[in-house]
Parts: sequence; C-alpha cells; structure tokens
Amino acid sequence: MVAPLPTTPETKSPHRAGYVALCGRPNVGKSTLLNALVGAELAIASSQPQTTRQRLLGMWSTDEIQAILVDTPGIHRARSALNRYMVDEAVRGASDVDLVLFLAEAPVLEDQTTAEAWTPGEGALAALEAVAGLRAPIALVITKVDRIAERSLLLPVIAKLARLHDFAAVLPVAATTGEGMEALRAEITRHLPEGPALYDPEQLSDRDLRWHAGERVREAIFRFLGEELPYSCAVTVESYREQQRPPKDIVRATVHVERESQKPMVIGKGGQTIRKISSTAREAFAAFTGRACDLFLTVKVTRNWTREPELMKKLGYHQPVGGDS
Ligand SMILES: Nc1nc2c(ncn2[C@@H]2O[C@H](COP(=O)(O)OP(=O)(O)O)[C@@H](O)[C@H]2O)c(=O)[nH]1
Ligand SMILES: [Mg+2]
Repeated sequence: MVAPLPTTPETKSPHRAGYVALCGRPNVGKSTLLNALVGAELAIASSQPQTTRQRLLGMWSTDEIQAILVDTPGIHRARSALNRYMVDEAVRGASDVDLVLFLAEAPVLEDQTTAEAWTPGEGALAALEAVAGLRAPIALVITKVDRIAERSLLLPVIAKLARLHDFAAVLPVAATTGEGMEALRAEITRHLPEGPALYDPEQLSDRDLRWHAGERVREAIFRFLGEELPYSCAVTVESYREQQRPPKDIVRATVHVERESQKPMVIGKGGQTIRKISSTAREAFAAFTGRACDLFLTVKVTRNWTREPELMKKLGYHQPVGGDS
C-alpha cells in the first residue's frame, strides 16, 4: 500500500486590514489618488485648491486585504472658521492610522539647472510638520510625475524631499496614468496589520448616497463658478428619494451662498449657470450610481456661513461627536 502524500499546509498569507491617511497641501492630488486606489470616482477633485472639505473613507478591498483610505482636506494656513475646520479634519483624519501617505507634487522642471535649484516650499514643510508627530509611519508619495518628461530631473527633488523626514518609503506616482501605482499598493499592503475586513468588501465608501449627491453639486460649482465663489458655497441635500418605476433617484438640494450679491452669480443670466451646474451634477451622480437621476436645485443666502461655526454645523460641517476618527 502506498502511504498518502502528506498534505501541504495552506500557505495563503493571513488577511490584513487597516487605515491609511492621504495628507498634504491642497491640490497635490489626494482625492485623485484615492479614486485611483479604490477604482471609483468617490472623492471630488478639481483644479482649484481646497475642494475637499470633509474626511471621506474609501475602501480598497481584495481577497487578501482591505485598506481603508482616508481622504483629507489639504493642510494649509487657516483663517476663517471653515478653513480651521478643514485643517482640523485633515489632522484628525490622520491620527490613529496604520500608515500616513504624505503627498507632495512633482514640480514642473525644465532642465537640470532648475531641478538642482529646486527647494521644498514653505507650505509643504508646514504640512509635513503637522503630521510628523503622529504615531504612524509616513511614506512620501511624489505625485503628478507624468508632468515631467525627463524623469531623471526628479532625482535631485526626490533627494531633497527624502531628507525632510525618516520616511518609510519614497514613491513617485501618477494617478492619472497609473505609473508607480503597483509599488504604492505594495507599500500600503506591507503596513496593514493582520485582521479581518472592517467593512463589507462590497462597500466603497463610508458616506451615503445623499452625501455623494451633494458632493457632485459642489464639484460642478467648482467647475462653473470661477475662482472665488465656490469657497462661499455649501450644498445641503433636502430630500433623496429612490423611485422604483422607472428606477430613478429624485434629489432636492440647496446651494447656500454667503451674501445676497452672490445669488445672481450662481443663478446666471436667465438661470443658465445654475442649469449647467444642475445638469453636470445630475450626469455625474447618475454615472456614479448607475441609475437615472432628477436633480432640483434652489439657491439660498445663508449669511456669513463660513465664519459662523453654528451655521457651518447646520450645513453639515460639524466636528464628529466624540471624535470618531
Ligand atoms: N497631471 C496630473 N494631474 C493630476 C494628477 N493627480 C491629480 N491631478 C490634478 O491635480 C488637481 C488637484 O487634484 P485633487 O485630487 O483635487 O487634489 P487634492 O486637493 O489634493 O485632493 C486636479 O486638477 C487633478 O486633475 C496626476 O497624477 N497627474
Ligand atoms: Mg481633495
């Protein structure tokens, strides 16, 4: 009789799960990177700084791991109550995570001389300082490297940035082309502690659809309202109804502005601006949910809301009770 072959034990590595914060100055590409890692357009991104106002969790789940990614507002010098809230959200979002990704954008460099002369800006240094004292290891992610045709020009930049802190890793990436993303995913995975998934692997975000609907309106506002006005706007979703036949979401939302004079600017001549905002947001939200959507917008003056913490709370910008991050 032949003895049965010894069965080889399962060599599958244990499941890992944990939290990873994306931090850095405004506009360095945090929201875009979160979307690329999750593989869905969860976080709104725009070419203007300070688009992200609140912490958002995006889940990157595979059979082996779950990385809960924390998108944070940019860290910047804050004057108004709204900006202080945003910076607090950023630092709170980064406390108690397993890894901090500190994002710094690759400068646009023409030649070796500009590359050698480059030094990190004050804003980046201050943002790094704000997270350097946290418990978690920090990996430096150099973003938007697709903008530099000659990659060797990055070397002096990487060397200078790498000296600023004892980074766990230095990772050049371009979220828009996918460059460097494999190395970034491997680095994230390495830092996750062993443990079961903390969210349903099917769930992509901690925010509900109502919140996402409001964010699509804010995204369209950033796109159509020029340089200044978007910072005076907030969006609240008054009602969200899922109609069964035909399947459709019916969303009613309010765009709040700070001053009476801003209202006609948001509405536009004959209502054309608000119509553009509405149809762009509606299409983006329908693409996100995969269902048709009707969106009804109203514009309202909520005087000085960016300066009054009580009004901010009413518009959804309040500190989490008990600090849940
Ligand atoms: N060329 C290039 N642009 C990027 C990349 N990632 C982000 N951006 C752009 O940078 C701007 C700011 O991005 P966003 O994700 O909103 O930055 P955040 O403020 O840090 O969240 C947007 O216009 C993005 O399209 C990238 O990898 N390459
Ligand atoms: Mg952002």
